[in-house]
Amino acid sequence: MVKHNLNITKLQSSYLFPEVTKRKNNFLEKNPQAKLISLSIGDTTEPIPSPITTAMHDAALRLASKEGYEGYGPEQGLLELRQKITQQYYPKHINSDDMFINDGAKCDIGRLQMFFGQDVKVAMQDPAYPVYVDGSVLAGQTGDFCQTKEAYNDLTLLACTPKNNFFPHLSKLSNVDLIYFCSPHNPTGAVASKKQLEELVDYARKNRSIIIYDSAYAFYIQDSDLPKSIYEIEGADEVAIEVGSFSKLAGFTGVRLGWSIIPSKLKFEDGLSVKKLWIRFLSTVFNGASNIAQYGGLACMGPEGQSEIQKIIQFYLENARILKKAIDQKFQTFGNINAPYIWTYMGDQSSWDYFNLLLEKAHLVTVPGSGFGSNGEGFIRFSSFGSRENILKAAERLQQL
Ligand code: PGU
Repeated sequence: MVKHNLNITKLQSSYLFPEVTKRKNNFLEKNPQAKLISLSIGDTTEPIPSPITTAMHDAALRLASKEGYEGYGPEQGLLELRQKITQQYYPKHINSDDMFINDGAKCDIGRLQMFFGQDVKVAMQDPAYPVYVDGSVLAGQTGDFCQTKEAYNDLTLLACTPKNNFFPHLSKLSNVDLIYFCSPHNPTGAVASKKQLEELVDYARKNRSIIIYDSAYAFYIQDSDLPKSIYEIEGADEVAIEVGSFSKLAGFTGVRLGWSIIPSKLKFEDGLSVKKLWIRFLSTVFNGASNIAQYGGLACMGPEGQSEIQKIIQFYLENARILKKAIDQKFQTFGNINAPYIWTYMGDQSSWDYFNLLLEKAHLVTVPGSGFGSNGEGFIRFSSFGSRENILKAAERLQQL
């Protein structure tokens, strides 16, 4: 008889997004005529620009010839792709040798959780992308769930609320090993300033912690004085791993492509190189990202690809402005638009109540803020991924609510 992995049954609820889909489907079963609009999971909706799909098409066709066939690729990913991403997004701060191409940010976050093992103490923003908590639980890093505290015993949650402008009080943080930090922040859309990131890096340097910096939405930052990468902060390459993604950058949510940066300067307490151990670990559990996807990624980095993907990012940002304007008339939203999400305080009822209200009265599918952590209670996350037609309709329904 095989025993189950106890860490799996420590998870407190089903994964947030399938739960939203389940409730949406239940509603549709009872109301089959309802024309629902999804402002829910952050999934891109606009087609991938043709210079990029053509590159993937050509790459697929090359595989059909003897001369063009490629099998397993270089483990770290195509050198040219690593160099292009580095030149494009980290020109001053990072060496392409420290970049690892992956099949999406979520997958590498999961692998990092396995890599660090069960003995690390973990901290993260609350609310946060649910994978940070759930993945830490699966990796055995959180201790048991305490029903009275309604929290995991060994997990540090850093409150990010309107009161602290969505940046946690680090002075109260006791020693932790790993700190997840997401900016632009899913779900609040808040972007940490240079000064705030300096504070975070300073904390990590003093306490010898490692930051796992999730920059999946960096390309949505419009304010030029806001940092797009943790490596814009001096000394961050001694304490931070950064995880990036093509998903929201180029509509690759289904294609699957991303990267992680593990700087050579990053060390464990005993002086061992994190990158060296990561290479050893990764070559055992991962065989590289799809070569077709990587050629698509390469096309994204060319001048034509860049200009096309920028247009789509601007399109989603305009969606966000339309939605925010409509929501602002009824509820309280926060921050400037530097992310595809609008974090909205609805009132003192539960987020699931507001989720139901928006579903039943406006036929809008959203995400309840409490699904991202207890500090999300009373909030709703609206996603701005959608066709313009749907976003305008959703804005109208919100105004009529
Ligand atoms: N990091 C953050 C902060 C995210 O919000 C998401 C996707 C990812 C990573 C995943 O990136 P990939 O490169 O596509 O793996 N968040 C979406 C989708 C939900 C999900 O389960 O990943 C969201 O709606 O929050």
